[in-house]
Amino acid sequence: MAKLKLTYFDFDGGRGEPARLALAIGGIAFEDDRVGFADWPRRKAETPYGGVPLLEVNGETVAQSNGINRYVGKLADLYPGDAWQAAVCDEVMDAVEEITTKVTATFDLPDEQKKAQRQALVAGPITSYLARLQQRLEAHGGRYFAGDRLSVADLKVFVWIRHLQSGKLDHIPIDVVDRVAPKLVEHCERIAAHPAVTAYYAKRRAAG
Ligand SMILES: N[C@@H](CCC(=O)N[C@@H](CS)C(=O)NCC(=O)O)C(=O)O
Repeated sequence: MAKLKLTYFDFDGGRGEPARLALAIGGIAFEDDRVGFADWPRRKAETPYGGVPLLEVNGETVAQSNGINRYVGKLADLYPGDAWQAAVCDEVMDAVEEITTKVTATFDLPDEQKKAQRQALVAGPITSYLARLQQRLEAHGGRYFAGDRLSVADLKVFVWIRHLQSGKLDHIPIDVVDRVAPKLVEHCERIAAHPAVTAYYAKRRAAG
């Protein structure tokens, strides 16, 4: 078995979390390299594009979250083998990546600007991505985004929805998902209730 190291920031979310979850669900051993924010400037210089997550496999490094999700999804049997379903899975992950990029672009803004931009995101792109993702979920049977079974697309949406609901994003109302996309709330609850996901977060809580 390949030796894996996944590098990402030390919190339970963000672009690195779907891959951590996929590896945990698949029961695949990996080194969970969590970068402290104080250490980040030094570590950043060592990354291929200045960002994380990174996945190291037998000493070779690959960047870009969705590529990493596909790779670990294949290892964990959480990426469709069928080419069409794989495209459906990719579509959803790329859609979440698009809206994530719009939200993260507001992180370092001064508060007034952040407020204005986030309110505009809620009125526009956040609402439309939520509504469209809900439509895509329903078009594919309503339970999972691709192939009628759990995939890394579900994990990527799960992590994004939990972030929106977390209250950690100032000026983004925590009930936006309930109001716009109740089926995504149900989907999020379904993923959270997966025994391996429940076990993963119980272990994280126990670790403090
Ligand atoms: N397109 C990249 C984006 C990577 C990215 O921007 N990651 C963020 C964390 S989610 C990061 O490293 N931020 C710190 C920085 O840019 O200095 C991917 O999908 O992996």
